[in-house]
Amino acid sequence: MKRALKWIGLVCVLIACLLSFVFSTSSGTVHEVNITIDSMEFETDTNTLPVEEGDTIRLIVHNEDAGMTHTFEIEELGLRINNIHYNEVVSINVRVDDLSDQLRYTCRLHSLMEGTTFLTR
Ligand SMILES: [Cu+2]
Repeated sequence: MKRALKWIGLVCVLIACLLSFVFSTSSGTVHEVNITIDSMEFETDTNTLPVEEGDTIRLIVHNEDAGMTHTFEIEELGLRINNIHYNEVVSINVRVDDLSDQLRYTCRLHSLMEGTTFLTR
C-alpha cells in the first residue's frame, strides 16, 4: 500500500512538472502595436516597447491614406505585405526573439516612408 502511494505521488509530481513546462513555453506576452499610414507617413502609438524574450508583437497596420496603396516591409525579417489599399487593415505577428533592438518598417513603393519602434529588453 505504501509503495502504491509512493508511485501515485511520483506520477503526480511528474504531471505537475510537465504542465508547468508546457505553460512556461507558451506564455509569452502578446504586445499590440498600432501603425497608421496617413499622408505618406507611418504613425504609431508605440515608439518604445518593453519586451522579453518569448514575447510576440502583433502589428496592426491601417492604411488611412485616401486613394493610396502602400506596402509594409520589415527588412530584418525578410517580411513584406504587398498592396495595402486605402481603408484596409492588416495584422501580422512577429517574434521578439527574431528582432534586434529596433523594429524598423518601410514601404517599398515610397522610399521616404519609414518608421521605427524601439524594443527594450
Ligand atoms: Cu507607401
